[in-house]
Amino acid sequence: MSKSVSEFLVERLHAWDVKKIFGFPGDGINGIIGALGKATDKIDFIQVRHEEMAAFMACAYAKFTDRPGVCMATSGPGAIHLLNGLYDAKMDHQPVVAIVGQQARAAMGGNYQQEVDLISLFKDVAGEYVHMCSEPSQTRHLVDRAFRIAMAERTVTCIIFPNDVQELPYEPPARKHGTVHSGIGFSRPVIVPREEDLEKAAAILNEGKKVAMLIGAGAKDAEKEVMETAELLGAGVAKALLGKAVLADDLPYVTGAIGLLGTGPSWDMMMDCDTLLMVGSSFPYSEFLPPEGQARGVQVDIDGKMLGIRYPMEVNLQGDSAGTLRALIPLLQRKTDRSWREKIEANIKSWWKLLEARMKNAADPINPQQIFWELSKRLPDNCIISADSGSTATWFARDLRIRSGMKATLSGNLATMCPGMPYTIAAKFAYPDRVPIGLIGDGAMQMLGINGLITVSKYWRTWSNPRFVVLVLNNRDLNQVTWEQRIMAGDAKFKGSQDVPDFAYDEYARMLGLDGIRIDQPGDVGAALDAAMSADRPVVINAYTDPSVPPLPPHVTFKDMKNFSSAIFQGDENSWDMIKQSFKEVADNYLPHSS
Ligand SMILES: Cc1ncc(C[n+]2csc(CCOP(=O)(O)OP(=O)(O)O)c2C)c(N)n1
Ligand SMILES: [Mg+2]
Repeated sequence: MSKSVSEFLVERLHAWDVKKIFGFPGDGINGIIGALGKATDKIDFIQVRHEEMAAFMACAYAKFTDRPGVCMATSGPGAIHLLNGLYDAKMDHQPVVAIVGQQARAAMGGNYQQEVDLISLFKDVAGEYVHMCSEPSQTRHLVDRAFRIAMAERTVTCIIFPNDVQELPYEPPARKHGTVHSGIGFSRPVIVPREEDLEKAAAILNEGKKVAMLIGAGAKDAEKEVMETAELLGAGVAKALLGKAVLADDLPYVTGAIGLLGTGPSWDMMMDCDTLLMVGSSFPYSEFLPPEGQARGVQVDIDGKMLGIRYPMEVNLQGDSAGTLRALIPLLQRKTDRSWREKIEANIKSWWKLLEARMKNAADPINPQQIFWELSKRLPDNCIISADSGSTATWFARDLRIRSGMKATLSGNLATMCPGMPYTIAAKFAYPDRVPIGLIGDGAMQMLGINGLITVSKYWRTWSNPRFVVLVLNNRDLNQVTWEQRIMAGDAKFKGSQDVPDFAYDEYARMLGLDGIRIDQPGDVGAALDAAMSADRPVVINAYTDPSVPPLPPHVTFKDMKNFSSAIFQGDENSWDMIKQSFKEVADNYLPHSS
């Protein structure tokens, strides 16, 4: 008996080494779901609670495994639900293939139920490749091209299957004019710039006396090369948010995060350097880079489109990070004057002291920085950390001390709420033996997170290692935005838009058969984290944190900070005016709106 289009599609996905599909059914994809149901030995279909989570999971799967993530949804509403997660993948340059259904061909153009113009809908997010299968023999090349383009361009592609086509017998393309004969397979090349360009770059780096490096997610396979380059150049290394796990925070020359969520040492280094070497990063906020003219610049990026847009670089090298740095290293001279490096290292040391002092500030009831500080000490080897957008991203960026071998990410360029839970789940499916840790605000928990826990409760018993930790910062506030409103607009908190209802995340977890721990005393933090890391099932920590702890911009002095925070914590009657004024003054230097 001949195969159906759906059966062939599943076979072809298997040939592309697809192991997991994150999705949700509907009558627009009944044919495909039926074929997947018969191929459970080849591909796992992971059922989500909302298609947006399927797209986030596919994005995270790609981020963590370097393999394309695949998500699936029905026609119309299901397809629409995918969008936010697909944009997250597109903007963070992840290969994701979306497979969606459509109404039967005969109904299209008939204002039919659930008929949405899907090609137009996906034209922006999957602009590199979005096509509909209107005839069975297209199936092969639609799949092949969707995967190869997603990987080659590191982007989102989409293929659309009308429900009647899914049930038709599959026909391979005939040998005649007007047919397409595609094959499978993609292997990423090592791309290294020309020797003469490498020499120009090396000359600039060798002449510099104060070299600053900035690395991003694009440097993730280049840990050793980045270390060797930094060592030779006597440079400090700042990390863009998505590059958090590229380099361990315990290296003495890692200045940590950069930007509004960044550190003082990153700021100081950028303001004082004479040379900037940027590797695999599209960090967008140029005001945190040296002022134009202060430094000579060299940039390395695999994507030619991303070169020379954040700082006017003297040499732009298109190439992959590890290969390019490996080719550059023999051309670099080790700097004999180490005073720049020593200054950076001293600055980093005192910065960590400052963070320690900040996390020790009493708060009502728990200072969120204390939790991240305590968490750093308890991170299991090889854990996989996902943060949500919100104040969690600030504490993740600044306070968490990543070690080599761990993975960590968030929604970098889209900075959308809600990836925290689906990323954490996808991490577990990608690496069942490792411990995924989700750092999620209460606002994001209530948007998608608590639904994600139902997915966890559905699957956790199938995981070889059940450890799975969700840390909810229950500040009963959309805190990051509350502070942005204070700092940027000078507005007091508008309770109507900012308050988040309290919710017993721990009790809810227990109701689902998971473990739940409530903490509302600073003294409880360590024990709760210990319990979560060694539990025999997934754990949700419901941490009552203080929304009044400000996610300060990077370069407030210790003295300012102490006065400032103690006034807040003591309920100084002028605290609001003080907060507003101090923040305005501090933030004005950096915020994009400042002149
Ligand atoms: C989908 C989406 N909606 C709104 C925002 C704007 N936003 C960014 S952070 C944030 C607050 C998040 O609140 P919560 O999850 O409670 O984290 P907190 O900042 O309180 O720690 C909001 C509303 C966004 N980035 N994405
Ligand atoms: Mg919150």
